[in-house]
Amino acid sequence: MHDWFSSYLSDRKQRVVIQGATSTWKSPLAGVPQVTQGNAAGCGGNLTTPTGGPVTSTNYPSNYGNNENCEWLITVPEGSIIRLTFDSFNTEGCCDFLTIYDGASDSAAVIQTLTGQQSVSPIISTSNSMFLRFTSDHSITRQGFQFSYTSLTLPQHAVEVIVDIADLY
Ligand SMILES: [Ca+2]
Repeated sequence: MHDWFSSYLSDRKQRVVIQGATSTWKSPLAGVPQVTQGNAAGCGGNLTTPTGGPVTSTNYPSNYGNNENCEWLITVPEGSIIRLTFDSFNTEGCCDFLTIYDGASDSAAVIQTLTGQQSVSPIISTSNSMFLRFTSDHSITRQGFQFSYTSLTLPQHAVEVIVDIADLY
């Protein structure tokens, strides 16, 4: 399996050759599916629909709690990848973290660790699963976060196309 995403992840501005895509493949921004299923504002969950959200931290838009350890596992159909988009992100900058892993568990590579108040660019997995863990410490809470996700399906046929990575964002 050609690991084309590793080169793309190393420099999101470069142009890469995507193996396995066809000329019919379009930028996800051209046809982002509507979010069809939400997940209750709670501490983690198992998300298995092709698109999902909004998913929120506990009590959102009120503050999350102290000493939380919430885990979300997103699994979309095999052959698809996941694009995560954040509507908002606000946690205690020193101490409350959301870590996003590029796979089904925390043994996968970390894509990004989020903390503080920030606007988060879309986050894309290299496979059909993504694992998220939020942890808060013993004091001081914020509003938390809200995100949604879509799955992007790459066609099976082995035709090379050039995709401008900027189109993914
Ligand atoms: Ca805290």
